[in-house]
Amino acid sequence: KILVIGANGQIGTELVNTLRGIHGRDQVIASDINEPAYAIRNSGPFEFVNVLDKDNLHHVFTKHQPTQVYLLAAILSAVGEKKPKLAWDLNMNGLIHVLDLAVEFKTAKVFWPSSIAVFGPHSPQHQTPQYCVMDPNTVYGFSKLAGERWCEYYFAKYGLDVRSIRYPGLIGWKAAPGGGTTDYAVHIFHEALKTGKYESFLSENTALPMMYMDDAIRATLSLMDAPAERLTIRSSYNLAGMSFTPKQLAAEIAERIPGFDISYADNDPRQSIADSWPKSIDDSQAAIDWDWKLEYDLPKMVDDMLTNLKQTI
Ligand code: VAH
Repeated sequence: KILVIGANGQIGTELVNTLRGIHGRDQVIASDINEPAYAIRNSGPFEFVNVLDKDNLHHVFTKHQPTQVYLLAAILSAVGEKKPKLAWDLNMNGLIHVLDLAVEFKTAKVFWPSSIAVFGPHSPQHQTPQYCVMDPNTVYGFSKLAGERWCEYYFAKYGLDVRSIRYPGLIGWKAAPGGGTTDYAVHIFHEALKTGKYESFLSENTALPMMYMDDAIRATLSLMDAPAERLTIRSSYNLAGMSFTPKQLAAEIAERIPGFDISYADNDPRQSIADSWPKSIDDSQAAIDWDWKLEYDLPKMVDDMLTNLKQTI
C-alpha cells in the first residue's frame, strides 16, 4: 500500500491520481487533515491524518502497513512567514514523526519534498549547484534545509530509504497552490482566461526556477523507481525545470490570448522571499543518478495549461 500524506495539496492531488492509475485505486491511501479535495474525492481510500498527532499517524501506519509513504504536508514560504512557529513545528515534527514510524514499520521507501527555498542570499544565484553556501532566510526554507539533514541522518543511521527533490516553483492546472511565493505563475493563467488581465505580486524581472507539474510528478516517480545503489544524494536532489520572469510568462500568454495585460503590485512581502532564491539551478546530478530529462519548456507548458484550464473554467 502507498500512503500519501498531504493528499489535498498542489502536489498531493496529482500524485494520488497518478499513483492510483499505476497501482490501482485501493493500493493508494490518500490522507490529509481536511476533507478530500474535489480532485481526489470518491477516487479511493481516504484517512484523516494530522502529522502533529503521532498516535493518529501510528494508527494509520498500523491499519495500512504502507510499503511507501509520500509526506507532502507542509506550510509553504509565504504562509510560513505569517505563522513561523507553526511552519517550523509542522514541517519539522511532521517529518520526524513520519521518519520514526517508517523505521518502526519498516516502510520500504519514503518520499519527502524539499525546495529551491533551501538556498539563500549568499548561495550562487545562477546554475546553483547541489552543494554550496545555503543561508535560507524564510522559516519554510530553513525548515526544508533542516529536513534534508534529518532525511540523510535517517538513511545513514537507520538505513531508511528516504528520497527527496528540491522542487522549483510548480505550475499545474488540476489543483490550486497553497500559500507559496511562486503561485503567481498559476494564478496568472486563471486570470488570463477569466478577466484578460493579471496583477503580479512579483516584479516583472523576477526570474525564478519553475517546472510544469507533469514533469514534477514524472521526476518524483523516476527518483522513487531508481535503483537505490545509483543514488548518491540522500539529502535532496536539485531539480531545475526552466527559469522565467513574470514578464516572459505574460508575453507567452499574450501570444495565445491577444490583449492579455499584466500589471505589477509593489512591496508585496513575497518579493523579498523571491529575491532570496536562485534564478536558475544546476540539476546535473539528477541526470547522472536517475536519467532525469525535462520535457516541458515554457511554450509547451503555456499551451498545455491554457488548453486544460479552458475546459475546466
Ligand atoms: C513556495 N511553491 O512558493 C513553493 C516552492 C520554490 C517555491 O517551495 O513556497
